[in-house]
Amino acid sequence: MSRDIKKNKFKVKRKKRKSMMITIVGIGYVGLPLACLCGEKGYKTFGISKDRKKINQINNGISPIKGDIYLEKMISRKFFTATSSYDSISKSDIIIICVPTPVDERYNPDLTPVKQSCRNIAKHLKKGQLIIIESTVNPGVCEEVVKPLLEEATGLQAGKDFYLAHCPERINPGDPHWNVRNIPRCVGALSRQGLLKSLKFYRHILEGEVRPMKSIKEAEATKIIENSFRDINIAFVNELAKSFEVLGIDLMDVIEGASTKPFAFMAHYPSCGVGGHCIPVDPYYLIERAKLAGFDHRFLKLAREINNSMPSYTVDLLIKSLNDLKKSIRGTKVGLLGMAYKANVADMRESPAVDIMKILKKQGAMVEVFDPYLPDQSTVKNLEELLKKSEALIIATDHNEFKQLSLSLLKKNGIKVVIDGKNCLNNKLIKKSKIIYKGVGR
Ligand code: SAJ
Repeated sequence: MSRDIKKNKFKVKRKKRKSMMITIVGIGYVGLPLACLCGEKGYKTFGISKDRKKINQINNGISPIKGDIYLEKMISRKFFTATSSYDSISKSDIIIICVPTPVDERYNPDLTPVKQSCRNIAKHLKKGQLIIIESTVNPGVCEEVVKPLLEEATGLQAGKDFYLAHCPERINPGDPHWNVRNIPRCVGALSRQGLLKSLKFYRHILEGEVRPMKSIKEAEATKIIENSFRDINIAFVNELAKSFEVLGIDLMDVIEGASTKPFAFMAHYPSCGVGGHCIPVDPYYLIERAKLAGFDHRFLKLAREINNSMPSYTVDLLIKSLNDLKKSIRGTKVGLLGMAYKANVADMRESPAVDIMKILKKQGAMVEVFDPYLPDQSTVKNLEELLKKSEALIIATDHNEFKQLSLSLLKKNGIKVVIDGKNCLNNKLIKKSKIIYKGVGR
């Protein structure tokens, strides 16, 4: 990599930045913090959304994403303008696509939002503009889908008339330390000029390292392997949870033990399932793209299969525990604690709790749900009401409020079984009582 690419430090004068305009297409978990940061750094910034309610909230300084203090603070300072119009595109120097890249019901990657964004951008694209994709895409999408779509729609040539780059997002919602400002990033581009422009932009707005990649495809692959790495490691401990249950070994204790090794071990934890907008989704991108090239990612697919089996495994733990009490799950009042896919966020995308609820209902259980971050998904007003209406509990999300659940409260409400899908309660204490407690892996 040449010196200017590795070393170039971005020193755009404030005056120049003031005249520079940025449009971010998609202002959700990824686009929202990025738009705030661009505005804070002095760029005239627009954020495009289809959601009018979200647009009004943001323009009034209110965050549409609850539970993220950092984001709420940034949005209250109104660093950018939210809009539904694409008019700002033609006047923008940089356009960043941050729309979702979900999978469909057959786990095939769905690039519809990315393609639709490109079509809308193409109507306003001008020579000299830089387009950056932050949405997670499988290796090859920028060159095989985005580039031809933009070129055909505009008659312009990527790498010459406009620049195309990929800087995969790395947001960890609810993380108190790592945020859009300080998370290191990787950038790849179609052309050297596009790479230089992208590096200069990101090295100006970010505090973390901005690493140039050999090409746009390597940048796409970086993100996919990061999240596939996490998915397979979670699948490893989830499979161990199943085997150690029959071996009578406390997996959580074993993971704590293994974690004393100061090198070459990285703890992951078993749970009722893997949710979120990235980890359970991204591996399918690679599986799908490699299949088209004739390679079968058996290991990645097996890991996905193991993680997707955890919601039903969790309900099976409840069924077995109720059977020990000569009770059937049919007609049992079950309290489901949490619908969000992880602790202290109001996001239930791909949440295992959704699968658990479906399975419980299919088995004939009478289900009550409480999630303090998702009141509209809850069937009761608070935890006390849920406990009153339950004989057995499944904890599907380790919200801080649930970790305070005391043995006395469980006893007072006559709870007979607790299945701890996130291993977040004090199992040693509960196991001393008559309450049947089972964690995932302990
Ligand atoms: N989970 C486990 N066991 C674990 C870790 C997580 O069962 O040991 C489950 C969680 O409960 C959750 C899911 O997996 O349901 C995903 O967990 P996550 O912590 O990865 O949550 P995300 O998807 O919000 O954040 C991830 C980032 N997480 C971390 O690095 C800690 C990261 O993988 C990506 O930067 C980010 O998604 C992204 O945007 O790609």
